[in-house]
Amino acid sequence: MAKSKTIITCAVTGAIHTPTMSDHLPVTQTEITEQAIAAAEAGASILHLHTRDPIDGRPSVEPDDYAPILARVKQSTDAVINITTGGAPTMLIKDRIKAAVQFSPEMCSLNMGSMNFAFHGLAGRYDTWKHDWEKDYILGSESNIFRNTLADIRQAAETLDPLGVKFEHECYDVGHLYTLKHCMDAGLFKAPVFLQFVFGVLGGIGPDIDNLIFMKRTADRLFGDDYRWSVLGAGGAQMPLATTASQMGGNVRVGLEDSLFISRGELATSNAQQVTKIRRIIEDLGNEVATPDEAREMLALKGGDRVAF
Ligand code: KMH
Ligand code: ZN
Repeated sequence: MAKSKTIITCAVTGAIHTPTMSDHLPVTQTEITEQAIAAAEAGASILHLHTRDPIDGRPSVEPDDYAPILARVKQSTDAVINITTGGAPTMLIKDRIKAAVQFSPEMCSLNMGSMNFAFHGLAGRYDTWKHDWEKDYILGSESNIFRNTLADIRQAAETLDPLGVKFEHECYDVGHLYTLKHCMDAGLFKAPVFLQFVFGVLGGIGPDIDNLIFMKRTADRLFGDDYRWSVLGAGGAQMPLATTASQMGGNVRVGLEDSLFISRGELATSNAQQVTKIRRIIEDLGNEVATPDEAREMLALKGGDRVAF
């Protein structure tokens, strides 16, 4: 069987990192748009997008804060747009799905369980902050629960499935794979599902290669060969785990949402820099990177002409 190509997803800004942490983190609509376009030009076939408040860069799920980004990215690239339904860990599903309902993208993320999602440890690295909200937001993650109950998952599935949206199922631990299997048995999702194995979030499974093999073996047992998978390592685990996943036949996710760095201690200057690096590694090791249309075929997406933006 021909080796399948590797899909690179780029997660451009997210909701965990804040403006103080890197001058290169895109926070305005113009910055998010320009970095998303450059990431697609560098080889990302899927762009996982969050948006932010244009005034102070705090996480936002307002459709108005997405609209200018989506229009320009669509005009300038052929990349698959994937809108988060994770929003920020402090937000509820009813608000987190609003933009996806309005814009009907080809893909959305969907978080497969409630969990601790703690990043309060980052606060100690900074003495001063660009904006008032940042420090409390970061410290608050120690006592927050990232809520994704089975009812929340059902609500997202039942609202977005009629729009033909395909999910990037974010699985932060092995139990999330069983939750997905339960939901598939209940008829909420159809094969082939697209799994994003997430490693290194405090509250989820750790970023060890043993864990990657365990997640993959469990997914094989639960879903047979009728699923696609990708790996996201948080922080310093980003490039090593993406490299390993690509060698195991999986797909990869990079981007400043997941790590602000390009190598140990060196901030990435852009999302495109991370895409370029993982693309070079993938190609040097003998694999090919999927184009957006190849990604559409591999993931059975509805097509870029069936979105509402
Ligand atoms: N920030 C990532 C670890 C989402 O947007 O739905 C997970 C994520 C969540 O991308
Ligand atoms: Zn995200």
